[in-house]
Amino acid sequence: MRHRLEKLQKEALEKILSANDLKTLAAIETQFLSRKSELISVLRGVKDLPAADRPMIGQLANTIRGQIQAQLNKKKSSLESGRDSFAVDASLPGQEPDRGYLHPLSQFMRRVIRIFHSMGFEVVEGREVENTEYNFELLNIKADHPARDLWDTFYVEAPDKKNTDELVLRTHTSPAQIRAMETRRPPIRLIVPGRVFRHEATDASHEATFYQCEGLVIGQGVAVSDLIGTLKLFLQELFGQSVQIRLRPEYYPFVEPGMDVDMRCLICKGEGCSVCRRRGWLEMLGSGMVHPQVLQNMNLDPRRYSGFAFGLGIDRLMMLFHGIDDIRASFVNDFRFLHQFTQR
Ligand code: FA5
Repeated sequence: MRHRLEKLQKEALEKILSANDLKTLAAIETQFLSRKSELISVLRGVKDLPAADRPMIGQLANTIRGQIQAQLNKKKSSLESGRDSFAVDASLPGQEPDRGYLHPLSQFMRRVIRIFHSMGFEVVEGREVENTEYNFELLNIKADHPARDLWDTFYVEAPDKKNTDELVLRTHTSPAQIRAMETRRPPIRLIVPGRVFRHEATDASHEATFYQCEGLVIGQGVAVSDLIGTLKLFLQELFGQSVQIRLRPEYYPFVEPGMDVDMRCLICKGEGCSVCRRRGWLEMLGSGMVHPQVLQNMNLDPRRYSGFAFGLGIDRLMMLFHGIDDIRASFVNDFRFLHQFTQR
């Protein structure tokens, strides 16, 4: 009997919900609440039920009758007033709302920051729109220096529309090294996470906007071995396993010597794929010992102080970390991709 009543209840409420006019609503009322309706016959027959069942069945049938009547009245008034605001049925099970979460790149950047923080690095913010002086000159990249070609630069029109070549979307996080040293003295150990921009064609491992994390350590007696040890420790902490890296001499005007660090491609396990351009290795970061001229630009005496710097490619590290085979996946807002990273 209980089962039958619940079935009637469900049927009646569904019909009321989908009714679009008063005529249909009247028919529903007749079907479920008229003297001859099944529900009312049940109520009338309660007295004939076994004594043990009477209270429960009587109460249930009465509740259902009240509920159907209430919903009919509500729907009737909304149809009469011309706006059907009946769509919410509080008795139906709820739907979990689609809650927001951090973009996978933000989550990954936080992971990187946590590791450096635990290694004693201060976290500093840089500027996305930079002066060419900081983006280039103070980093030892003069106006006519061929190294400017290394970074395909977006120039930004200054608000007063004069000096249009003065502002750029920073091409790397390195200018923040100089800015940070304007207000600090050694010993220092800092990172600058942030977004950078380059006017370049995209492919599986290149984007026109991506994220870097700059690192800068300056003190007395800081050596190349400190740089290598720091980077190895960081990568080990990040990947939780010993990863294979290789160092390649590389030219950056603001370091001497300079080197790139490649990591064995974890997508293809070194066999060669589109991400590593069939090389089995993927360039993860540029680094080196801070150039004496740059130390001077920071008002530091190169005979007294030395330091190292590095610029991590965050997007590429994330690709190897999660096994993502195309850097562009981060920027197309495809929920099938984003929903795989729902950690909040
Ligand atoms: C630089 O940007 C230097 N500022 C790094 C540096 C800092 C060197 C401090 C020495 C001392 P590079 O252009 O190689 O260097 O970029 C650094 C890293 O960013 C690369 O190793 C790579 O992981 C990543 N990267 C570079 N270009 C792209 C791109 N188009 N898309 C995605 N990641 C990129």
